[in-house]
Amino acid sequence: MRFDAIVVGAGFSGMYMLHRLRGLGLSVRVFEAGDGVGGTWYWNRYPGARCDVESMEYSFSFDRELEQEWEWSERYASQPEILRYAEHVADRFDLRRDITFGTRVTGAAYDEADHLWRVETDGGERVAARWLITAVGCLSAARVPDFPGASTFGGASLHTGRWPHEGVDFSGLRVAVIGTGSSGIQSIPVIADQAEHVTVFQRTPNFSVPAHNRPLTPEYQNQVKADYPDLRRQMRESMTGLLGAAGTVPALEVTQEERTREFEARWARGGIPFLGAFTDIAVDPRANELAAEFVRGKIREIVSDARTAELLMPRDHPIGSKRICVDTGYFATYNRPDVTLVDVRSDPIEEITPTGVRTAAAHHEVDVIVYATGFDAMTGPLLRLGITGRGGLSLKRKWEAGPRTYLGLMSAGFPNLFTITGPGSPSVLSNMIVSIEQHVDWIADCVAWLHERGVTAIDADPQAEKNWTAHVDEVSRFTLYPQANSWYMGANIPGKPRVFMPYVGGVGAYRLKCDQVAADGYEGFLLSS
Ligand code: NA7
Repeated sequence: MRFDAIVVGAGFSGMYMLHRLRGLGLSVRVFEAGDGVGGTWYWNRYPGARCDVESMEYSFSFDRELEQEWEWSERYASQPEILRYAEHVADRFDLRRDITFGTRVTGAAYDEADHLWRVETDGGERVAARWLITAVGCLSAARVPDFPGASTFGGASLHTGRWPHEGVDFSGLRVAVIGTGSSGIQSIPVIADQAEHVTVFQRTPNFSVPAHNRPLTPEYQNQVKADYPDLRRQMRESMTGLLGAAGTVPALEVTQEERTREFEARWARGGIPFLGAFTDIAVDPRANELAAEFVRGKIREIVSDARTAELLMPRDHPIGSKRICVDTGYFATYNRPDVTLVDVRSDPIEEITPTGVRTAAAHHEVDVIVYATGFDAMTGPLLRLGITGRGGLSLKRKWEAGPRTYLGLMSAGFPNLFTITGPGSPSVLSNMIVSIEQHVDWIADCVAWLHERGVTAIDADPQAEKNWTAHVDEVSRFTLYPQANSWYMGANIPGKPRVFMPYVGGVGAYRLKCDQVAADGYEGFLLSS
C-alpha cells in the first residue's frame, strides 16, 4: 500500500499531525501500538496519574470550538479525564478511520531510488510513503531495571507506564514501590490509602511541590476561555509554554524576606511555576540552593520523623535539573505507620525473590511490586523503530554517541523523516502540547511548501545539524541541568551516552528560529526534486 504520509503514534502529536495532513489533502496512515488513542495517557494508568501542567493550558489550541466547548473538571486533570479528551478529539475530527491500532512499526527504510519510506509493522504490513513522521512521544519506552531474580517473583509485577486497564485493587496487600520520580510520587499516596503496607525503595530523593489540585469553577473556565487568544500567545512566546512561570528579578538581588515571601507565595499557589520565582534559579548555583533549601525546609516541616525527612531531602542535584514533581500529599504519606522508606543507596536492592525484595540489610515480603522506574527517554522510542536512512545507515548507529538533529525536526541522512518533539527541541522542558502544536504546524507547512514546488526530498544539511547540535549543548551548559543524573542526560539507562538531549533555549525563542528557517526557504535543509 502506498500513502503520502505515514505517522507513527496516535497520542496528541500523531492525532494532530493526521488532522493537519488530511487538511492538505494527503493520504495518511497512522500506526499505533496501543488499542486506542492518547499515547502517554493511554499507557500511564497508575493510581494518581495526573498532568503536571494545568488543564486549561494542557489542551489543544488549534480549533476554537474544541477549545471553547471542552470542559475540564479539575485544575490538574487526572489521566482518565485526559484520555477522555484525547478520545473526544479522535471522535470530533473522525481520526480513527486512518489509524491502525494494536500495531507497532518494526522497521522503516529509506528507498533512495524512489524517495520513499518503506515501513514494516509487527502485523505484517508493508507500506510506503513519501513522508514518515514520528509521533512516538518522549517517555514511551518503559524501563524496568534488570534486578536478579525479577522473573521469579510470585506476585504481580507492574510498571507505572504499562498499567493494567482494569486497574489494581491493593486492599489488604503489601506493596513495594521502586522509584520516586513523578510516577512514584503521584502513585505512592494513593496506593498507601488502599494497601495494607507500602515499602518505598528510593534511590534518589526528588524535589516536589504541592499541586493544590481543586475543581475548576465554570466562572474561572469562562474567564480563561474568553482570554484564550492572549493566553495562548503568551504561552507560545514564553520559555516553557506555561503561564505564570516567569519571575522578573534574580534571587540574589533581593532580601531574604522578599525571597521567602515569593517562595511561600509560589508554594501556596502550587505547581511547576515554583521554579520561576526568580530569574537565576536555573543558572546560578547559589540562587538554586536557596530555592532547594526552601523546599527541604518544607519537607522538614511536613515529615515527623527526622531521619525519614532527611532521607527525603534531595541534595545531589540542583532543583529543577530533573523535572520537578507536583504532588498531592506525598511527603505527608511518610507519617503513616503503614508506609516505610528504604534508602537503596545505603541499602541496595540485591535481588527480587519469589516473595519480595531483598536488600543488603533485609528481606521485604510483599505481594505486589510496582516499578515506577521510568523510561528510556527521548531517543528510546525512536531507536526501537528500526529506522535506516541513506546508504543503509541506521539511526541507532548514527546516534551512537548521542542524538544529532537539526532543530530536533530532522536528522541528516534520513530524508523526509520528521521527528515531532525530537531530541534537540524543547519538548520535555515545556508544556508538551504547546511544543507538539508548534512542530506539527511547522511540519505540515513545510510539506505543503515542498508539494507546491514539486520538491520530493528534504534532508538536514550536515553542517546545519552540526551547528545546531553544538548549540543545544552549549546552551545547556549555561544552565545547571547537566549537573543532574537525569533522564534528560540519558543517565538513567546504563550505557546510554551522556548528552543533554532537549533544547533549553525556550519555546518562544525556538519557535522564532524555526519560523525564520522556514521564511528563508528552509535554510539549513537540502532540497531535491
Ligand atoms: P523517572 O523520573 O525516571 O523516575 C524513575 C525513578 O526510578 C527514579 O526515582 C529512579 O531513581 C528510580 N530507579 C530507576 N532505576 C532504579 C533502580 N535500578 N533501582 C532503584 N531505583 C531506580 O520516571 P517517572 O515515570 O517517575 O517520571 C517520568 C516523567 O514523567 C516525569 O519526569 C514527568 O515529566 C512525567 P534515580 O533518580 O535514577 O536514582
